Amino acid sequence: MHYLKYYREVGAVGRRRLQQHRTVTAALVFALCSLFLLGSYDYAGADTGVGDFVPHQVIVRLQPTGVSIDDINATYDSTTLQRFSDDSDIYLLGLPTGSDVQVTLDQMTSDERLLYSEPNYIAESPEGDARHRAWGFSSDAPSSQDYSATMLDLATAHSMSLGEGATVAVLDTGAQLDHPALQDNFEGVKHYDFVSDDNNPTERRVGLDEDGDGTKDDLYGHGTHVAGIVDFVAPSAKIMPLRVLDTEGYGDVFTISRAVSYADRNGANVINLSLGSRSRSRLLQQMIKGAIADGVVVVAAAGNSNSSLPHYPAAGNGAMSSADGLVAVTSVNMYSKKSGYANYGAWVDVAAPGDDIRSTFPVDGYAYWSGTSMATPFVSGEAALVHAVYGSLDPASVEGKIRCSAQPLLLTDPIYGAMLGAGRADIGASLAPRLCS
Ligand SMILES: [Ca+2]
Ligand SMILES: [Ca+2]
Ligand SMILES: [Ca+2]
Ligand SMILES: [Ca+2]
Repeated sequence: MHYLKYYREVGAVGRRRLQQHRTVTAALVFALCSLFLLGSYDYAGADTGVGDFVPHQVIVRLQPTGVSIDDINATYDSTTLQRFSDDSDIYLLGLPTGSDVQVTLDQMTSDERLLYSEPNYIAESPEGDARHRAWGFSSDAPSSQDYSATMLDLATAHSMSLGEGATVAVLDTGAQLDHPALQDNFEGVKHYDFVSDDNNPTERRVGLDEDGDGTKDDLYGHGTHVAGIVDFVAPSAKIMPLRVLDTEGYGDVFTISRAVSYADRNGANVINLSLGSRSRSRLLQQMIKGAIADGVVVVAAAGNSNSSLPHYPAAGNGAMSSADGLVAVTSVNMYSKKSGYANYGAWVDVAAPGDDIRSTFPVDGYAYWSGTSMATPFVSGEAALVHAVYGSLDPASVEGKIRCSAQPLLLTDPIYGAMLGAGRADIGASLAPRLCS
């Protein structure tokens, strides 16, 4: 499915805002609460993306009472664009030209045949919108001397496990499937391109600046970079590349949710989501909860807006974080201080290095990139190692190990240290055979 064409419908920048939507109100309430609870005045750098959605589309879930989607379409003059899966009660509907998503959703709210309805929100890689770019492309691979490796104590971790038997699904811009460092990780694992609906999630430049920010293919290489970080932490783990973001880093929640469900059904032990938005999608949250219930740890980026506003899906309900199997990851620099761009707050679970991270990049090389998207796969790799060592642990217990072994950041970052979750991940310590809580 090509959402890019929908951007074009509405102009150069092209993404519409749902200004009056209730999530904005919820965000403001949370911001005010955060101000009081956390004493923070630095929330104002809110990212783009509040209420961004695909025009003329809504997601509906039917009540389980024999409701027919044809009846729903008759009421709203809509058409079924896609059913979530063959036996699903969830549909992506197209609204007639000239219709207003908000007006339709207001009507749907009181429609007793529907369990819920929501816009098809647009999520994006936190490094989009011209904020952070990859640099320093060459054939130089990352090494065990990199600050991330020593900070996370990968030497100790690798003496216990390399991640054999674990599978990490990377839902991103795709990947270079034949990158020499990643070929082995992808071998024998399913893959899929949910953007183009084909079986080849290879990253390719398309040479277009769809969001009109002056750069073509802003996020080309993102998925390959993220996959390389998983490989760096858990070199024997398998990686399932699922393309859900276009080359500019955008994807819609219907597509991302389908990929989460696919990863869940096809043997992933960990799902890495280096993406998100300011809007909470009930569908995406439902699929993530389902995956966790099936034993999958879901690890998601906290976002790059230097904000305490919750970033979804990482933030779950937007409430206080806990060891629940959904891990919200923010970023610290080599001095164990919050990265300047990194989000923070009570909804964050843990921090990992995210500044100047060297990893795989197409074609056949390596590059640096910074962002919470880079911090996130370190923790996905950690979850893969914990899974490999303690196979019987449920996702909440895996996250429990990640959180309780983390190093507090109060001394290195007195300003933000208390708002970076349990602290900085310590992968070596997380594999130690002791119980912690
Ligand atoms: Ca490898
Ligand atoms: Ca493709
Ligand atoms: Ca662009
Ligand atoms: Ca959590």
